[in-house]
Amino acid sequence: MNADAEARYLSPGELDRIKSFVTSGDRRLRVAQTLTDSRERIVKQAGDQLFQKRPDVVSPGGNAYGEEMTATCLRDLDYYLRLITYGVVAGDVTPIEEIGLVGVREMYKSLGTPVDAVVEGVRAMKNAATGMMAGEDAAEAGSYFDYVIGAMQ
Ligand SMILES: CCC1=C(C)/C(=C/C2=NC(=C\c3[nH]c(/C=C4\NC(=O)[C@H](C)[C@H]4CC)c(C)c3CCC(=O)O)/C(CCC(=O)O)=C2C)NC1=O
Repeated sequence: MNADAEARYLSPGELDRIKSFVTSGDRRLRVAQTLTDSRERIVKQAGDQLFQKRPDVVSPGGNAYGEEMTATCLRDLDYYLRLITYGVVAGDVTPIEEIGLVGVREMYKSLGTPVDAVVEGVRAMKNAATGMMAGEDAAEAGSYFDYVIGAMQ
């Protein structure tokens, strides 16, 4: 919002956006709380699902092969879950984009990490997380996972 920089009153559109941000506040905080409280379960479930679907990544020669690399892979999923939690609280995808998505494809390419498998992992986190929520909460959370999935592809 730049009404202050321009020394003017808020426009009706700006007021509407603020109103919807405020009225969705309880829901966003509840979703962020669930994601935070359940983060270990979400990451664990997603990892299990990912490695079942993509056994190649944890097989010899795979990017996440070996205890240490598998742990690093799960850590990356946890990073994305944390960024999604920031986004939900802010009601805005900018923090997710700036911290976790700018240059991410190039980064994973240089690490030899298959991006499509990272996307699969984020999708599995979405399933695990939204499975713990109902109705509008699940939709709110799901939209941030979808944003990450879309931006990585
Ligand atoms: C908060 C923003 C942020 C992100 C996103 C991030 C990602 C990130 N993941 C990395 C490594 C890695 N990332 C993975 C992840 C995987 N390999 C797979 O095959 C799976 C598909 C996938 C898990 C879903 C692995 C295995 C490594 C280690 C690769 C290596 O050292 O060769 C590295 C290299 C440095 C390191 O090992 O820590 C970075 C920077 N760091 C950050 O600060």
